[in-house]
Amino acid sequence: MIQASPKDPLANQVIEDLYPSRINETPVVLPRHDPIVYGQASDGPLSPQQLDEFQQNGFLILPAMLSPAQVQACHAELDRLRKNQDLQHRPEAIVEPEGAELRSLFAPHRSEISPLFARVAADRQFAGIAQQILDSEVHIHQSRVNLKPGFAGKEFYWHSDFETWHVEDGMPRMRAVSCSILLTDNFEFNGPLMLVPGSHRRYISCVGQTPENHYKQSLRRQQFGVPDNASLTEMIRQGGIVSATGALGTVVFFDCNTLHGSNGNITPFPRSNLFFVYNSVHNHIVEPFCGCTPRPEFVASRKRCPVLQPCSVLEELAG
Ligand code: 6CS
Ligand code: FE
Repeated sequence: MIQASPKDPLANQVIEDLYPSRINETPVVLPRHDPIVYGQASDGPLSPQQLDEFQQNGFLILPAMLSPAQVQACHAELDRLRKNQDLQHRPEAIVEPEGAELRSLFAPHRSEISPLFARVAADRQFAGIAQQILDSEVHIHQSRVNLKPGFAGKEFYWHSDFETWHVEDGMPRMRAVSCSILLTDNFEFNGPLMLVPGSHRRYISCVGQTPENHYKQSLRRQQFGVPDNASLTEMIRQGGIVSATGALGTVVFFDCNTLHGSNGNITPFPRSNLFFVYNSVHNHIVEPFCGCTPRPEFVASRKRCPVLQPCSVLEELAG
């Protein structure tokens, strides 16, 4: 039982841990206690068919949401950030596990990191879909660019984001959605996001105990909070694997609990995707359920969670 910290909307409530993980010696597959799609077709841009697809599969691939010129403007911003020497030494810059190549840049939605990405995150095309799926106002729980550079981009092993965000960040319920914007072409061979359809409907309670400051290792290569082979095999036997390939400008929305991962990139073609994680304002994170020290603000918004006011940014970008 976790006592919500006073600053959270759930203050003074005892929060039951409905999704315990990393506490048993053997893995357990638990039911999902939360809705998948909270809103209706009338609440936003997704059609009834698209909402059904998200409900069934736990993700939705939307081709050509951004024009090549709009992607180019975003890619130019990424190049500016990559060349910023000050950023390279900040904790938000995560390097690959076996080298010095930039693996991820966290918190690009913070205006002190990128005024442009801060506005893109609030664009009604993305925030509007998140509000519709979550049926509430939203804030950004986390944002990052996973660069997966050519030849050096290593894998992201299979996982449920929610398992980490629940255990290590204190996210109470499954009421968050990720939006991945393809800034480069995601081919079948340069490490596209792979998703397991239907895996979002059950929760794999993992084994192991969370090390203190786990993020310092897990953001480079995650070894705790990852599903066991038997549970993975069963989920994939039932749902298969879908590679979210697509041209730059494609956008993938996926549920916080959908199992996903991606292979390493041994091709010359970078696979750079920009991720915004939208959390319902009714799902503000509380104390971590693992009992560890809360992760830093650049990985999980705890103190700085401004409610997004959807705006039209992309129209202003070229194209
Ligand atoms: O720990 C996290 O929050 C990060 N780790 C992974 C593998 N996906 C979600 C997020 O980027
Ligand atoms: Fe992930």
